[in-house]
Amino acid sequence: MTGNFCSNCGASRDTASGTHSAIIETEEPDNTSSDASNNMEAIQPVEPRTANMDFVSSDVSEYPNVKLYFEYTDEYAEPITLHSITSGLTESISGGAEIERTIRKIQKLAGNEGLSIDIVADKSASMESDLPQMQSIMNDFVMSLDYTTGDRVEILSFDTYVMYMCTYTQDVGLLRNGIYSMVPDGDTALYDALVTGIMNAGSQAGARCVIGFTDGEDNRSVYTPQEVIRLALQREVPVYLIGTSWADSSTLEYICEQTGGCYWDVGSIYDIGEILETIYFDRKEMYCVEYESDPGADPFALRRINCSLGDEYYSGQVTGLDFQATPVIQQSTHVSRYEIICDNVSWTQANNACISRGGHLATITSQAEMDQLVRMCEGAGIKYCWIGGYTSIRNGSVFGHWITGEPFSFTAWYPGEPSRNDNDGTPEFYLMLWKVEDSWSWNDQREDVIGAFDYFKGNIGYICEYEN
Ligand SMILES: [Ca+2]
Repeated sequence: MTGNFCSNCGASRDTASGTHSAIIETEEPDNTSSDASNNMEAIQPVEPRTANMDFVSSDVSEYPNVKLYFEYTDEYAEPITLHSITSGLTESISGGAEIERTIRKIQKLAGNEGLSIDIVADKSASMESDLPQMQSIMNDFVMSLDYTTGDRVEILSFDTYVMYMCTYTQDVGLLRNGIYSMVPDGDTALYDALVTGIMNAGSQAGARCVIGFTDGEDNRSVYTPQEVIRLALQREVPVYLIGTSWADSSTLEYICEQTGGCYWDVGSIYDIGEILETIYFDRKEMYCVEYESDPGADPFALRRINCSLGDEYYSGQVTGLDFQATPVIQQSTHVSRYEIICDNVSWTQANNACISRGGHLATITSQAEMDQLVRMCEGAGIKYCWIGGYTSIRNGSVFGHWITGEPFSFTAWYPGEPSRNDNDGTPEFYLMLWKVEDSWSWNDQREDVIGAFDYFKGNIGYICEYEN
């Protein structure tokens, strides 16, 4: 591959931690020499080598237990595996006294703990010839993950707009449906999609990252690269990006460097599979240090910690690390599967609200589910209700897909719908349940109907669906 960044990535890590700025040729240390066991007199106490220990993210969702995720690497930026682990941790909360804390657990993610991955994929019109290969690579990647230890994936795509192909799940079937519902169309709004991916990844408990792919220069985003970086730092989400063709390499590389991820500039789409594996391996080699904090303190307070981690061969530490955890989405606080909210909002506002509540806009996959949602709308006295799906066009025909990746087999379109465009040419691809002449059906609508038509005001809402 023409990709360079794994070595660059290591170098940037070294620079950031201020220990090594270049790869230095060294002889193997005595502790790995086979001569040592043959000549007892030759054994000398060996000073542990310095390891690079870099903070990645925190998690206070099980407070007072606090989880800290660290990269732990040698001078070549290769991950280290510790054996007889020694550790220590002190914490100061909101500028208070420095107190030694009890460490509950130290473990690598690999084989022990899941990773939440937000995949942000380019499906702009210029992807036409590469998309089938990209879909195959994404499919292979989601098939290869370790769902038994808790890996979870969300797939977002972007062109001129951001689309959910599959909300966070461990179900490979749903992920595959989402991947193969991507159809090339439109321009490139990478930064907007990264913002959504960072928000969603940053709201997951445990370790998380965003992996983005693009073949072009962003020409449609509302958000700027600086806003992407600011959000990623605040939410503690490393951003990994892969660019081909006309991607704006220097900006993408900057985003990755600033957020703790890596950038690859690849000549061929075929290189991407290997890069995805590299990123996954890199994340799963992180260490999680779990300690018990002060149960009386605010979980989201500013904390300063000093932490050491090592064994007889390696010694790493972070000193004066400031961090401030952000809330994760609570999945288990809902009494019923559906919740209706009457509000004058756009589709995106409605879906964001559902996601922040631990759900997503409701999907309708059977007549029974349709009947239930209609009863809720009647009960709430609304005529228009956002639901969690989109329409796309493939080979000249319109098809629908759900944001959850569920099969789009049951349908209830209004006659003449889906239209994909309004009479004035505005794109319509956000699904709405609506009541026309006493009968409920589906229509694809523009994103912000409120701004366009007064008659929606006071008559519109949305239904959130909670899987758990
Ligand atoms: Ca329509």
